[in-house]
Amino acid sequence: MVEITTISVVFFMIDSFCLWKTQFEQSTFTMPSNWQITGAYSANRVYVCAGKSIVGGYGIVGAGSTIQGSFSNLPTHTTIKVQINVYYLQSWDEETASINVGGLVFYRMWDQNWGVNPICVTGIGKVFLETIQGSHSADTLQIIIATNLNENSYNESIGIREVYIYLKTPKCVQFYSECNYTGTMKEWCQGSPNLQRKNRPQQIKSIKLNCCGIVTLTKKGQGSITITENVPCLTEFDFPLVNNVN
Ligand SMILES: [Ca+2]
Repeated sequence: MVEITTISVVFFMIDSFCLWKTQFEQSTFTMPSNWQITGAYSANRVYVCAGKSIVGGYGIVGAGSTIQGSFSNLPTHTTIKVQINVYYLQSWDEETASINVGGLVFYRMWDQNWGVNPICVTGIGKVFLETIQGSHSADTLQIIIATNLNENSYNESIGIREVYIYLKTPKCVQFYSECNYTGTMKEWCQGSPNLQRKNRPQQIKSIKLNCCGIVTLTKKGQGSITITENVPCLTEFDFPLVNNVN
């Protein structure tokens, strides 16, 4: 009997970044545990602005308040890009917001006279999709949004929704012969795949994708499985042990 197994790998990258995580995309949401507000003006953490939840905002985040998000277990990466829709609500008067993404700091000065729109029940505001990008390699990330507002959150406030975290990661997939990324490792990288017979995995028990790949394992007559996240121990696919002659 001849067993035929195929491995396919596809990398999905946008502008060389991969989208690692999104938060606050739903119309309405509750505050997740990885975000906190300090100096809040209310026990509420989410304000509903024109039918959409935002973190912070009117009656919650004003002078002296900060919004903080924490992330861990980021895959190996060299560069980060974070995009956040930031709501500058009500009577900002040449005041500045700072968005600190793992030490990369973006500033925007804003004034209500520079062009606000009626966006929430409480009146006026402006939404900007802010982009913060730069070198970053730590496996943890903190996002801190602060302001130098000088009035309470009923007069001037800030809120956020739609947080996108993009990473530049190695475009490589590692196949390991044993669980928990141990044993013999074979690596396939985009652009320079080494498909020589000796570089084919002989047995696959764990796979590291580094966030941006899709691996499909197909065994003739027995279907296929698709993998989009790191797999520490592959049990559902019986990858045949083969002897590589070269
Ligand atoms: Ca002010």
